[in-house]
Order: sequence, then structure tokens, then C-alpha cells
Amino acid sequence: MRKAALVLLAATAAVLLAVVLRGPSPQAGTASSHREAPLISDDPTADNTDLYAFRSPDKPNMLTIISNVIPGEDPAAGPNYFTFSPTARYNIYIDRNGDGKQDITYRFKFNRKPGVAFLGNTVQSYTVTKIARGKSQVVARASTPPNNIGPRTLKTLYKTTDYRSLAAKAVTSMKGGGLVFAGQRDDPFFGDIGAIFDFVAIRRGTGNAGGGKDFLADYAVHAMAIQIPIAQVDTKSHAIGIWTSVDRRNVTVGGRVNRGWTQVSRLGNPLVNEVIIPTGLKDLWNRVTPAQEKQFAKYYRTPILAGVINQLYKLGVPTRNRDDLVAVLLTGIPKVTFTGKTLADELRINLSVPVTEASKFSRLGVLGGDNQGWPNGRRLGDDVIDIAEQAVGGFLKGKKLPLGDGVNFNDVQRLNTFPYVADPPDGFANAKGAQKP
Ligand SMILES: [Ca+2]
Ligand SMILES: [Ca+2]
Ligand SMILES: [Ca+2]
Repeated sequence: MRKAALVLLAATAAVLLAVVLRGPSPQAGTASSHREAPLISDDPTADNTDLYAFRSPDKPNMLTIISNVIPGEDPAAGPNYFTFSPTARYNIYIDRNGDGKQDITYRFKFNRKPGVAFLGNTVQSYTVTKIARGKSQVVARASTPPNNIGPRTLKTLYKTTDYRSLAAKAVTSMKGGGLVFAGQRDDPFFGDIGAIFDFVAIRRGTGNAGGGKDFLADYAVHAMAIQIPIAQVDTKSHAIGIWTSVDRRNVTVGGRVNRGWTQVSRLGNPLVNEVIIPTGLKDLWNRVTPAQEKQFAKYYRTPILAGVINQLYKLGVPTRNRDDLVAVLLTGIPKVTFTGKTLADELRINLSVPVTEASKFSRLGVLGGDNQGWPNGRRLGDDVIDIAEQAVGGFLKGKKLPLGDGVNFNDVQRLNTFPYVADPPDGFANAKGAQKP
């Protein structure tokens, strides 16, 4: 029996049942936070999929933060291709004193113009506003590259077929230091979602030794990436917390004008809303802030997932008093990412931990003896499904189960420089569909 490997997949699948019942479409990606709650699955352009934060491998004095939205972009899905929503605002928040409230905000707002002929226009101008100490300043005005629709579109509209050069030109300096990029990217999340949905089938072995199928290969997301000097965000303990969210403008109903914005999606650590928060509370969780996390603490302490694992596979995973998970996800790892007693789901990172040499990189991050990876920040190569499965399995309580989904790395190589996330797959050449003779 390939029991051990299956357990968390099973549990994940159970939690994802809501999505199954909605009827998965070909773009029903369920990565770390893709389509994880009922309401947000109706609003993909406002759906945060993944958040990354790491010291930059080529510039260790710079912190890179990447916030991705729009799950499962098929690069061939025209003529109105995927874009950032012009009626949303996208936020990256940084908490420097552990109170669950932002001290620095980077806010993105995008425009969208009509396209040529019957095509949508995927080049979007945008602003980045930095809000800190009560002061709000536009730190960048920039444009996304076009989506990677295909070589004829690129040649006709942008006079080149070299997508790399178009994307490289879209990297823009920010006022006060640092860089920004926004636009379509390869989805850097990887996982065997197809197996999970097929009632937790596993394709080979135990799941921890390869053999899975990367459901998200050849799909894209829209990414917002910033690279900022660590000196601007560092603290005495060197531990800070980061999260991302999307706000929608309030709608006017029955003639009553309701100005302002409502947060519709939020993301700190991967898989929290997907796996920890019960389905009935997922929409609420998306609307509140990390400072209001305490109301959900019991779901971290007695995770549904652990109970499901035991019911299905009788592995004796600890189901109660999971203060290990509370620490990792809500207050930080003692002496590493600890930010204080306030319970808040934030992606915490200790900015003094050096960049791991390539030869010592472990996809299992801290659990694999590599102190730079998730849950100390999150790098593009961190295998968060395997890490989460093993952590919920009780790794930090000494119960080391070889759990995993059999997909150990992304389908494409990351870039060596900012924004690091690889170029998106090409809509014309992409491998989906069936080529006819
Ligand atoms: Ca704060
Ligand atoms: Ca990918
Ligand atoms: Ca994996």
C-alpha cells in the first residue's frame, strides 16, 4: 500500500471537495491557494494563488516578494486573454513589529485599453503606490509586457518574437530603490492536482520519490514582483511578516452609494485557507486581516486534516494541541521567524539567514535542513505540498512520515535574475489540446 504518501493528498482532497462539487473546469488549478474558497472562485482576477518572499540569490542585500493571481491561465485562451483587473487593487503588506497589521504597503492598480481587431490588449499600464508611516507615494509607473500569445502577435504588434526581451524591458526601477515587474508568468507552483482530484490516486511509489504529474505545467499566472533593499524593512530580530490581498470596489445597490473597498482575497502562508480553514469560513477568512486571525486559532491547533488522515489511513498523526503548527504559521519558529505573541497568518522571513548555495538547496526547506526555505520565507523551488504534508503529519513533533505528491520541482527553470519567475508558456505552441494530422 502506498498509504503514507497518500494521506495528505487524501486530506487535501477532502478539503477540496467543495471545489470538486462545483465541477472543475480545465483551469481548476488548486495550488497553494487557487480557487480555495467558494466566492473567490467566481472572481479569478482577484484570486491570490501564491506568495513568495526570499533573499535574492544574485543580490543578497535585496528582498524579493512575488504575489501571483489568476489561477490556471491557459496561454491559448483568447481572444480576451487574461489580464489584471482594472477595477481591483492588489496589495503586498509588510508587518515589521509582529502585531498582524501592515507597516508598509505596496499597492498595484492596473489600467486596460481596448485591443487591436478582435484581440484583447494584454499590455497594461500600472502604478505602484508605497504607503508607510501615514505617507502615500507613487513609487513606479510602468507597463506589463504583453501575454505570450504567439510569435505572430508578438511580431505584428511588438516587432519581435523574442518574448524574453519584451519581459526584460518591463522590469522597472522604483523610486527610493528597488525594482518592480508585473505581468504574465509561468505558474511556479507545482503539484499533482489531477491525482488529488481523482480521489487521491497516486501514480507511483510512495509519492515522496517522484512519479507525480505536474498539473500546473504549461499554465500561467499573473505575477506582481518587487525587489526592495533589506535595509528598508529589516528589524532588530530580523524577522518580518508578509501577506498579500486583493480589494474590490464596493458596489452600489439600490441607489445607495457605498464608496470604499472590500478585501476579497488574502494569502500569507501557502495552503492555509485551502487546508486549515473549514469551507464554511473560507470566505470570511479571505475578508479579514492577519490581526483578526485569533478567531481561527482552534483550526490550526486541532487541524481537520490530521483527523481525516487518521480516519482514512490510521497513521496516528497527532490531532490535538498542535502548537507546532500554531508556531510555524501564526507566531513564527522560535529564534528564527518568531515575531511575537500575536497570532497572525503571515509569511515570515528572517532576513539575516543567508542565501543557500545552490548545491545545498533542499526542496523541503527547513525540514530538509536548509534554513532558507519555507516556512522561513518561501522560495520558488520550495516544495510546499510535501513540506505541508510532512508538517501536518507531525514532523516537528518527531513523527517523520515520507509524505509527498510525487512532483518535486517546477516544469521550467526559473530565471537567474529578477523577477526570477520564468516566462509564460506560448499560446500558439503550447502542448494542450490535440494536434490533428
Ligand atoms: Ca505591524
Ligand atoms: Ca509551472
Ligand atoms: Ca511535491
